[in-house]
This record gives sequence, structure tokens and C-alpha cells, in this order.
Amino acid sequence: APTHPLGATHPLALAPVTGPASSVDGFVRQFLRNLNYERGVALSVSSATDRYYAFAMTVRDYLMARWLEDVKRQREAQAKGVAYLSAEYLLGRQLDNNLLAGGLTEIATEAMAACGIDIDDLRAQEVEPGLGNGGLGRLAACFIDSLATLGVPNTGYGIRYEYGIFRQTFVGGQQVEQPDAWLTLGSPWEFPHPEASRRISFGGHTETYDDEGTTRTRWVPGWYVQAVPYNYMVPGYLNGRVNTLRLWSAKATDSFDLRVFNSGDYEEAVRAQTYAENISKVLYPEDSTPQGKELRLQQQYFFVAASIGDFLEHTLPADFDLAKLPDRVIFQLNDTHPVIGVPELMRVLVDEKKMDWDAAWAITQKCFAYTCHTLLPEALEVWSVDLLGRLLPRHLEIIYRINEEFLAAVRERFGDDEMRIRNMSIIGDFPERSVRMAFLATVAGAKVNGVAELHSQLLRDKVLPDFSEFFPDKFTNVTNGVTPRRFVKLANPKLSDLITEAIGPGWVTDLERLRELETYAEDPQFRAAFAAVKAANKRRLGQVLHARDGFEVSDDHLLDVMVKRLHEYKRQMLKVLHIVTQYESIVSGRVAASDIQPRTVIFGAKAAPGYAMAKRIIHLINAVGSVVNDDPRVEGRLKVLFPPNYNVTLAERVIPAADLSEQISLAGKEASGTGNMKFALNGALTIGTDDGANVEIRELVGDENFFLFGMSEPEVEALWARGYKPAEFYQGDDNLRRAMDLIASGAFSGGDRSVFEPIVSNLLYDDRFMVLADYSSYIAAQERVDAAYADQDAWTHAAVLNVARTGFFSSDRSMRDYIDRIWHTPPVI
Ligand code: GPU
Repeated sequence: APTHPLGATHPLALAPVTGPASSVDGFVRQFLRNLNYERGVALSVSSATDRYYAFAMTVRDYLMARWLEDVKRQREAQAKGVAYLSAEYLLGRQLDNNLLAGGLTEIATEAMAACGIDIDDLRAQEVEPGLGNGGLGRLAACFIDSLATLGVPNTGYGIRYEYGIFRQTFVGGQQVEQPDAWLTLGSPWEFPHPEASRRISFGGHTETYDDEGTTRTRWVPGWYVQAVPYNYMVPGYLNGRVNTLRLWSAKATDSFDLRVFNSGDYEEAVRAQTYAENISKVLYPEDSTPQGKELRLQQQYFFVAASIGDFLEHTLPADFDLAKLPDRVIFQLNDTHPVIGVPELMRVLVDEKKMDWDAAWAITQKCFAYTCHTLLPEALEVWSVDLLGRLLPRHLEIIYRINEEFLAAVRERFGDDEMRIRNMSIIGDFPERSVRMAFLATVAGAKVNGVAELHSQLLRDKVLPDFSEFFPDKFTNVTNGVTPRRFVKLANPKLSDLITEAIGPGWVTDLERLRELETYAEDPQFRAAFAAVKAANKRRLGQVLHARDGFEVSDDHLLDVMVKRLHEYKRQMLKVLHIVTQYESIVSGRVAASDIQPRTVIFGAKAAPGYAMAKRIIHLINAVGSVVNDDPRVEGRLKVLFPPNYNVTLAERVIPAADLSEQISLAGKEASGTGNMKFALNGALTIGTDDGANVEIRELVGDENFFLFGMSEPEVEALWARGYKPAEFYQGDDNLRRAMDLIASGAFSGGDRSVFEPIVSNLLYDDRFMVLADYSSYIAAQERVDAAYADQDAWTHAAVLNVARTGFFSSDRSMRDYIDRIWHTPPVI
């Protein structure tokens, strides 16, 4: 053993060096040390960026000893852990979350005050890492927060996109996208580990060879990319635990330019480098609508191969018996994006570890589980056989063999039912030969889950009926959840204080305890305090929107909020038709402006850049907003605000201020929704259809505290079966006709009838999401909203009950459900 005082047996090397002292003074010293010695500047000349950076590094320093300890503990425990594979993590800002988790908020605030620094100025410096599109990516971020809080071993694996979700601006009311250069000033939260880089292969061909009498296959790749890991701390809430998020960045390998693109030409070599590094350049901005682009498949394989390789070689001990792999890891597939990991694990086990196929397949089937997040047929990923074979020839062969054996088993069970065989084949034939990734995930996964009760039921009965018949025990549900740390404690400190005053602080990690608020709902004093919190949150939002967009938010308006990706199935158009209906009734003189309940409608939504109809709807919302807001006949009693670039940071301000949460998708289309949960937990009432998790929200809060409207999923099916003719609804409803005609007349486009004509005619003659069919029911529900809001105290009563009864939607509970039903990964104490 080394005897040098700094050798491996030195006491300091055995346990991590402890962090800075837990005091204001300790914080100040460490902050100044980081500012001087890491940033290389003195306080007196430091920039805002320097101070933010040094501050963040100080927070890191406090968490560091716990992180090192946890990595060590997990290695020693050899316990089973969750490798969460997700192409997206929509993290939001890290600073406040890490302060909160570390219990550092108070000393940090005081320390900065002692240095003459306003901690809010530091907060404002952080660019949020927008490495996700919407619900799916934000769910992943909530899940890793909860796993750390529960003390369950977990590594989140994903991609370190150099550009996250685009920045949205409006020019003439139309969406314009700008690149999200979130790394321009660097990120203090990431720890690059180039020494742990992995070489990832692509292209080439396969060949067989004789291995001492056994015929084996090997992949002879055509080109390579280096995957460089960046680690991020994922601290549990006040529990001293820190898990890891490991995101991969693509870098050219030395051999890349030499072996593949070498033409002896310097410029060509640099171009080749760019080609490799493109892989982690940018997040694809399509939400729920994959485009089948080659670069996206490259991204998927890149991060999944790096992650599986990393787990096998970096996390497991060198002498690990791979037959026991299912006792050590579950690879959770966040939708189909990482499903290429299935043939990758098979390739590693069979080709590299020389395991026989059946043994490898038995292991693989226990190591993966698949979460489906959609019901939209166009969202189910498929890869053309052509493309997959070119990029990953060995994986295609493996997929074919998995399919052959699977279809043989189907035949054995059901006979030569060719129709069934064709419907269940992992390889589809139409419109081109392609691999159906959801089928592959279902065949390979130990479990398949949907994300809300209704969704899981429709997944079993409508999307994968043959599979649920074949594998009845595979299918399960885990209803989504959201982290109460970020979305209540941090986003809504006033409500959090009020709750804690009433029932103590335990609710933050045991959200069902919000039930104890039910009795407080009956207390007029508590209701008054609750209403005051809501009012203060509205003022705070008003300040934020004033500063960022110049908007005014009136205190006495009902705040009606619809924030989510722009998608026809989510039906932002229904909300537009409600606004136009109210507006039209005022300007036509049928209703006096003074008789309407004052409302401010806030929209937040990004449209995929290639989704023309979604972009046109954004244009329409802005156009309606500018006409309605400026029309004196409205007397300022109806306002439409559409702040651009809705993101996690803005969500944290908007949600706590909302009175009404719009969750108005066509029944059977929204898998779950998670915004709906955040609003209810912050005391907004929902107006919603019987869709996704709305169903469970309504069951919990009670019909009288929820504004239900619209067709149920079976009613939707029945209407399609009868033959849906949207024009009949238009003809049959005067209000609807007037609203549609007003849009068609050019009233919101300076008289130009062509601008919004495609929206109107789409609704009249196609209307895939039955906006017109649900219109009258929606308007009637909005009238109930107005009437209910007139009694402020009764409204507040319902709002308190929404908070009290929605503790079920904590992502801690979701994680417990995954652990019980799918993962079997107890906490490591
Ligand atoms: N979702 Br598929 C996404 O955000 N992106 C996707 O590509 C797919 C699904 C959403 C669902 O639309 C939403 O209903 C759900 O709450 C969320 O995933 C998390 O499960």
C-alpha cells in the first residue's frame, strides 16, 4: 500500500474532503474563493456572469461531498438501479432547485447580502437548459428529482444538445425561431469527463467468421464518433443524496477524418469533424411527430450505445457475471426514442461477450421496460429498413431475428392467422418497409406502461390489442406525476408557507398529506389567506410579464391559462373560438361589455417549425389578441396575452397565478398531461375533457370542483362511426357560425380573408379533432366558470380542495409505482 502521506491510504483519500462550513461565513469564503481562484476575478470588478458562476460553484461545493459519497455507496451496495434512457430532459433552471435540495437557501441569501449582491440578480443570469420539447422531457426531469429524493440508485442518460428547444419570438404575430445557444457562457452545473469517452460505431457491414468451431457475426463499422460524458448533480430534497444525470456530447474521433473522409484535404477533414459533431448539435423540435430523419436515428443510437456501454463497463465491476444483469439494472425506455438499445444490448451480449442467442435474449427481456406516451398513430416511431440497415446493419439483422422468433411464437399460439401476423410484425410493409419501434419495445420489454389510467386502457385495447392479448401480464399503468419541490415549493413560496403553517413541512416529500388541508377549506380565515396568495402571485406574474413583454395584468380579472405545445389535438382553437365568441357578442351589441366577467387569457405555446397549421394558429391567437385588446368596445374586460418563448422558467411564474387551467384536448388524444397536475396543485380549477389524467384529477377533486365538458372517448368513437360532418355543427349553432364567420371575414387580418382561411376550412371540412363538435359544450362550461367565479369565496373553497386532493400527482408516487410494478429497485439506505 502507498505510504506517501497523500497516497491512497491517507485518511483524506479514504473519505471525501468535506465541503465548506455550513454557515454564512463559510458560504462567503467559498464564494470569494471561487470568484478569485476559479473565475480569476476580484469581487469589485466581477461581471454578473462571474458572480453567478462563482455562486453556482459554491452551491456545487456544498453538494459535492454528498455526491461523491453516493457514487461510492451505490458502487459498494451493488444494488439494482434504474438507468433511465431519455432523449429529452427539460430541466429548467438549476440554481434554486439545488439551493433548496441542499438546504442552502437561507445562508446563501444572507451570504450574498453580506457581499452586497442581490441573489435575484444571480438567479436571472441562468439560462435554462431546454433539452426537451414539452411534457415528455419535463416528466424525465421530475422523475430523476423524485428518485434522488427517494434514495433510489439512478443514472439519467441522455444527450447534451448544444442547442436546446428553439427560442420563440413573434414577428407580426408569427412565430420566428432562433437557436437556443444555452452554452455560450458555459454551464457551472456540468462536469465533463473526456477520459470516460466512448467510441460509438456507425455504418459499414457485417461478416461471419469461425470462432473455434462456432460461427459468429461481427460488425465492421464504417465510421466512428466519440461520446463524451458530462455529469450533472441530481440532489434529493434535504436527504443528503445526489444522483447523476449523464449527458453525452459528440466529438470527432481522430480516426474519423483519417479513415472515412480522408482525401488528404484539410478542409474536407474539418468538414468531416463537423459531420460527427452534428450528432449532439440540436434537439429535434417536433413534439409527438417524429420525421424519420437520419440524424435523429444517429442521435438515438449514439446516446443509447454510449449509455449501455457505460453502464456495463463503468458501473459494473470488471468481473461481473452478465447472467445477473437483470438483478443490477433496469433500462427504462422513455418512449420509443431509445428502443435501438434493445438490439444494441443483444449485439454486445452475443457478438462481443459471445453469449448464445437464447441466453442473451432472456437477459435482454428482463433488462428493459417501455413507457408509451402517446395515442396518436403519427407519433409512433418507425424507421425505414433502408435507413436502419445503412446506419446500423448489425442491429437490423438482430431485429429481423427477434421478429422471426416472435412471429413463430405467435403462429404457435394462434395458427397461421396471416392477418394477425402482419398486424403484429415488428417489420411493417406500408408505405415502405420499416421497423415499428413500439412493437420492438413491447416484444422486448419486461413491462409496457401507459401514463394515465385512460391512456393505459386505450393502449391495451386500441393501440396494441394483439400484443396485450399475447402478453396479458406485460401491460400496466403508471399515472404521471410532477415534482412538488419545483412546482409548488419553489414556484409558489407563498402557498408553500401557508400550507406549512397549516399542516407542517412534511407535505413536500409526502404530498398525500395535503389532504389535511380539506378541513382548512372550511375555515374562512384560511380561505382569505389562500385568496391573498393567489392575488400576490397574479401581481408577481404581472411584474414578470411587464418586464419581459410590456404586458399589463389586471388584478380583478379571472386568469385563464392555456400553456402547452401547440398541437391541433390539444385544441387551442377551441379556446380561440371561445374568445372570438365573447368578442363577437360584445361588438355586435348582443351583450354589454359591462356584463361579462373580466378575463385575461394567457397562452404559451411553441409550434414545431415545420408544422404549418400550428404556426397559423399561433398567428391567429396573436391577431385575435391585438384586435380584442385594442377594441374600446371591449372596455378592457377581455384580454389575450401570448408571451413568446414559454418555457419552464415562465411556467413557474404563470402556473401559481392561474385561476383556470385549460385542458381541452379531444378525449382519447392526450396521453396524460402533466401541466394539468401542476395547475391543480397550485389551486387553479380545471376546465377539461374526460381525457388523460384529467379523468383522475376530476375523480379526486370531485365533479363540483372541476368544469367537465365535451364528448367522452366512447362518444368520440361513436360520432366517427356515425360519420362526423363538422359543417352541420357550424350550421346548427348561431354562436359558432358567427365566430367562424368573423375569423373568415378577415376581421383579424386587416380584411385579408386568405390569411386564416385554411384554419376555418380545415375546421369546416376536416376537423380531425372535433373542435366544432365540442364547441357548444365548451361554451356552456365557460358560462359555468363565469358564474362560479362571481362567488369568489366559493371559488376559493374549490381551489383549496383542488390542492388538498391532488397530492396523488406527486412524481414521488409515480416513482413508487414504477418501483413496485416494474423496476423492483428499493432505496439504498
Ligand atoms: N409527450 Br410521444 C410529449 O411531450 N412528447 C412526445 O413526443 C410524446 C408524448 C407527452 C404527452 O403528449 C403527454 O400527454 C404526457 O403527459 C407526457 O408526454 C408525459 O407522459
